[in-house]
Amino acid sequence: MLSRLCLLLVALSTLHPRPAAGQYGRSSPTSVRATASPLPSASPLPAVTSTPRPTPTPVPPGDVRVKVVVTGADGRTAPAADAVAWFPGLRGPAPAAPPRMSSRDKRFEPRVLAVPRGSAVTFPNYDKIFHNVFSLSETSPFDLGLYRNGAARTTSFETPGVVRVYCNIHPQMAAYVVVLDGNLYAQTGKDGLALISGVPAGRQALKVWEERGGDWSGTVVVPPGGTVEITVPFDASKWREQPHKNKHGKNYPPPDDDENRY
Ligand SMILES: [Cu+2]
Repeated sequence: MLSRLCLLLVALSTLHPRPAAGQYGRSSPTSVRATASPLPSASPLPAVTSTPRPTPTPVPPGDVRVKVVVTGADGRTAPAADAVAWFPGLRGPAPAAPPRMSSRDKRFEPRVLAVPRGSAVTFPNYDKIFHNVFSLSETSPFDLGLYRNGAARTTSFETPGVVRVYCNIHPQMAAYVVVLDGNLYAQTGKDGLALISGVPAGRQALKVWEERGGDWSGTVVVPPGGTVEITVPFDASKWREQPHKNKHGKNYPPPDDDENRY
């Protein structure tokens, strides 16, 4: 008899939509039968005596301070701004803002822009003249064409490597997009210091690039929850600025009074 009643209850509950709480009435046989009797309060539940399973303590990440110094042609060693330090293959937080490299006063700002591979970089023109941003690099050649003040064009960088960026009108405009394998990175300020936070503890491969010094590879041991500092020296005593061609692989025409037409 009881099992039949239960079957009837199940059938009723599937046939009829469940009423809202305030719609239950005394006349509803379903609500009367579904009311459970309270548990007897005479016998309290036994106390749980088993010990909780220990959860593994997460190892906190650490911070890495990279100091980059470069020895120049004059033999003097000085902190290097705009160097890039990164942990290849490691992931960090996504950049706060989409990366941009502006054309302003016939210069690129910033001169060195580090981005994780796959990044789309926007190149706005804030000058009253036209610019034509391009690169003949092997890994990411591109040509954004001529565009005017207030306009911006965007291109993506999929392959890790150093991308030399120029303007086809103004030979003095030169910059770098440094495309990284991984997005745990930082660039040095004028003091030559780059701080990379949230690095997984333990021995990690570190790479550094500097415009005149080139590439450096090494390892650091990151203390859990602590900070390690490493100094990376470059010898750029033989470095010389190299002239470059325009986007057609030709020399730039000599500047004339009409230069600012563009
Ligand atoms: Cu230009």
